[in-house]
Amino acid sequence: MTAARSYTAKDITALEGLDPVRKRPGMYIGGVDERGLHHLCWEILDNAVDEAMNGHASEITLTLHPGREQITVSDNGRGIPVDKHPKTKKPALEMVLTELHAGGKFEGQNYKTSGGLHGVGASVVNALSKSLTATVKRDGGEYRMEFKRGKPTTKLLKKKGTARGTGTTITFEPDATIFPKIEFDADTIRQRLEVTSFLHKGVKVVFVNDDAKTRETFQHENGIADYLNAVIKQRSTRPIHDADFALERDNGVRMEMCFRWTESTDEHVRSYVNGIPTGSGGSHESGFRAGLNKAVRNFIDTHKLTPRGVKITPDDIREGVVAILSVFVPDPQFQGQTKDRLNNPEVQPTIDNALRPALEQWLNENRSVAETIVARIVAAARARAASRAAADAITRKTVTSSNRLTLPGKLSDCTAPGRHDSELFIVEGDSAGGSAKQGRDRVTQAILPLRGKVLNTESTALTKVLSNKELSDLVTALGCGIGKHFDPGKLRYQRVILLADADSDGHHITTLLLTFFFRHLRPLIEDGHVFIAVPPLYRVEVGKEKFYAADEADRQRILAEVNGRAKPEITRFKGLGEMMAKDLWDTTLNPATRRLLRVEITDALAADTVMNELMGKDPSARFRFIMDRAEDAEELDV
Ligand code: 0RA
Repeated sequence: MTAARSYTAKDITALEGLDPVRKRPGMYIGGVDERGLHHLCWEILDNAVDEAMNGHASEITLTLHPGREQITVSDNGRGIPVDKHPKTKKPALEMVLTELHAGGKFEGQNYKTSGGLHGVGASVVNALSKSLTATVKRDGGEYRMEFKRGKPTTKLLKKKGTARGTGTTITFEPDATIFPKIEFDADTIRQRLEVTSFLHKGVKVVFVNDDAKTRETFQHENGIADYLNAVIKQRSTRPIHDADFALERDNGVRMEMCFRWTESTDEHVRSYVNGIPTGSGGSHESGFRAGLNKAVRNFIDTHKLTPRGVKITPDDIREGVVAILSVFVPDPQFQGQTKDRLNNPEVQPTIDNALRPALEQWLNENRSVAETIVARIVAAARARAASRAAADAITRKTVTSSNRLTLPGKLSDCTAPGRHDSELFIVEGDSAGGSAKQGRDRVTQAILPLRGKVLNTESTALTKVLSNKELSDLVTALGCGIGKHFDPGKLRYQRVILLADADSDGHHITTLLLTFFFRHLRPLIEDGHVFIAVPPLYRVEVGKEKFYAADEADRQRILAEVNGRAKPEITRFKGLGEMMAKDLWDTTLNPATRRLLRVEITDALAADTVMNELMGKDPSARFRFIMDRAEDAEELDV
């Protein structure tokens, strides 16, 4: 077999039809929620990317059609073959789109861009689409074939005359009988396309958003090096040295990585496997960390650079590192709830073994850069020792807090002995705290009023965070410690509920608190303990009946409903403090009648970016963020 061997229909091995896909879509695309819906898009996109990755296409265009229900992906690659398969007598194009796993291309040899959940190909998308049209330009002709729910509705049609160029264009509309909500998200798509253009240097990726009438082109000759610069800029941190470390290798696993140390106090790795983001890391990230740690440690030890009394940990070594890691694995195995963690053990040593010597050599050849980096690592080790002392002080207080004396004085604790069903309301301001204290169920509901200013904790070291009285009180009340000392088993409440006024100050404080939870107590969010209370804006009294309205629209709706009855009396709550304890109980505290939003991190990376963008610079944007978050949060029937 030679590389130049041309591909024909006989290379396609047919497996089975598409019925199983429609019966159990979740098995093929993970689910039929928003994520599953976008999965269709990635699936089609990945095929085009494959074509580009193998050097056959230079341009990919994704079009989001008005109404956001339809997508077109087109590439200038070789075009999906259209010749007839000798056995089935069906055009290859039809087989690719109607048979599961059809396509020689999808079986080893070449890397498939996708794997795990991905890699099931265009036929899955076809099966789950109300309609799909494939157009192919190849061998001087243009061909078209149409499908509905995976079944051909036309033969392979050849357009009259000749066509210039080659390529594949696929337009599809997901099937509303499969997906409860069909609305592609332009930001999600845009982000994916941009990353694609970084990971595949030189490829021109165009996003035509016909819904918003915009058009964007992404193309990066320097690939992930450009990506690294963009991420550093976006995280509003500064690199501590100039040129980044970069490594490109192919020893069974094709890998490409680059990184730099920055002033940031955390480590930020964006990793990808066959172009798919691996937000939960896995073997490739472990190999990366191991190689990085060993190389730097070896350099430090060889040159005896550790000051007396300082102990350097792997975390110190990697503090401030911003990295892009992209690997291509022939048969990737993904695991984890969101299938975004690589589980191919053999990948770890491959990366470790490539990175370690290369990085050590780089450090030795760039001595002044290396010294700057080591100085930063030593500083991190010292800061960690200081922050541990600060965190210890608080955790010690917390651990011994079975006697209530050590709890913050302003906490009105609940009387229930255990965490089961107990709630902590974090309330803005003293007067609101007062009504909440009166209105609550004192057995299960604790109130912690925040009086002082809550620190903006985006890019703030733990030591400083804990010197903020409001936040250290909060940590003490929660009981679960923080940072390295975090212990979810010690959490004193089942639910932590942020209760703030429905005005801009309220939004601000909620955002600051969420930032704090996100940066320093993220597992509380991940484990579903954090909620936002939604206090009403209006009370509408009609005769003996009382209604509460969450917003203006709600008020209008209620007024329309009671129209014709007794004259409605409307009260606008200016703040929680003005609300009667009884009103507060009925609307916001009483588990039977209140509205609560659970805070979720749907996509850790997106949340991270949003936090950075919003908390980093523009304060006005913060309000929008919290509004968006509230919309995203799942509404609970508590
Ligand atoms: C199978 C074989 C060949 C190309 C493709 C599939 C192909 C698939 C897609 C999906 C989107 N764009 C695509 N472009 C090409 C090889 C054909 C040959 O050897 O000429």
